[in-house]
Amino acid sequence: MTNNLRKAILTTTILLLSTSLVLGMSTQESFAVKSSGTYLSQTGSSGSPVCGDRLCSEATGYKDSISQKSSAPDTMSKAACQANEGQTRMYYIAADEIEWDYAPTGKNVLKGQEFNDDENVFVQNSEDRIGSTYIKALYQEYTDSTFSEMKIRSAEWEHLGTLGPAIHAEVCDTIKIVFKNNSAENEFSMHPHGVFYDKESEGAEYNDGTDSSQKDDGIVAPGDIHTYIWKVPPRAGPGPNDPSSITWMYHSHVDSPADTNAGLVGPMIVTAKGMADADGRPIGVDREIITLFTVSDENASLYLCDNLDRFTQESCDNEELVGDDDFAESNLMHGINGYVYGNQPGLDMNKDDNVHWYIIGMGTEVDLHTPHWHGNTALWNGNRVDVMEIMPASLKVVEFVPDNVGTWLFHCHVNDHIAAGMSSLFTVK
Ligand SMILES: [Cu+2]
Repeated sequence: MTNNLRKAILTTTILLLSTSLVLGMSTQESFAVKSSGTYLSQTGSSGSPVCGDRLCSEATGYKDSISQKSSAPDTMSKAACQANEGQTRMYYIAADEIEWDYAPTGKNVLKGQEFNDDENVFVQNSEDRIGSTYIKALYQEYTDSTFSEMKIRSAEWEHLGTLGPAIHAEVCDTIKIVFKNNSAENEFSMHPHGVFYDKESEGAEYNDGTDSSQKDDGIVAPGDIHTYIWKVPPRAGPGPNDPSSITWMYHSHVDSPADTNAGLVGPMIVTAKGMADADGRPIGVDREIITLFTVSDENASLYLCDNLDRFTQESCDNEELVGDDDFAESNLMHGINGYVYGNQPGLDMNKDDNVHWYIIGMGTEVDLHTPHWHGNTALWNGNRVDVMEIMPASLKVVEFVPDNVGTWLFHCHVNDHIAAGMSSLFTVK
């Protein structure tokens, strides 16, 4: 395909997508206008829900997923938290440089077969191809501020893959992150979305008029530690059309494109006030799943030259290779949480579970993704869907109540991305 043709198709796609977003917005607005009625019909005179939760499902014998609304109409997001209200949630997170394999089974799990020639474009190692394993920088959780012992990731979070640990908090809590940059050479940071932060906890350095007392957050030097304090006011929690918990994210923002292509992205889940358990996780939600759709551009990672040195017979001195289109294509890893061709583990749940399935997008203009579930449907913002639309830095959550037992595809529905391996399997038991 010529570049011009690609551009034309991309432009058309963006136009169509923009149109659908605008149309979607007007639908959403009319939903909002109608929603007070909708909510009233679900709320008894006492204000407690009559339908739309387990009571309703018990009455009808059918368990729908309109189950854990964050609250009645948006009064909560206008209320302020009281002083000393909420808990402080401590996390010890480091940026660690590790080798990451996008296809640890060495196979196309979707087919139960060895990779074919088309698939090997992305995953086969050779004298001048990096293959499926790359040096990356990932956020990893530790047990305390000594950063000597890594926290073991339990089976329920095995699916997170390259994502950093799932930070959980309830509205009115404070999140405190002790961040250590374990890189030997690179500067990193932690920049959050959605929560409330002062300038010394923004995790991004730019010409914002602050003095040196507020500059330690944006560039954390190799070996250094910085503590970020992120508050969780009601406006960081679920809105009126959200379920009881929503996802934000954090990522390194020293050189945001290079840092995120290197892998420094993690999820942050905020639960509505009064709807979280002791760990800050949403009550009544049986399973939380978090999936990041991104084409990791390893050509734009900080570690391209290191990867060439370690995994090939070539180096960055070979400018012809580094500038070659086929070489560049081999380093575009179309992953879900850093896994390709069905290699993602741990996407499992039970039939009728109340699942909050969070979806994150990252990347650049090729990162228009349409996650699609086989065999089951989801509820998003009052709409029944089996496909979601996401773009770079999109943050969405669907309510997912699987009624169909089996092992099913969960994949991006963009044709080029299907071919390049952006597919996983999930299992309903
Ligand atoms: Cu895609």
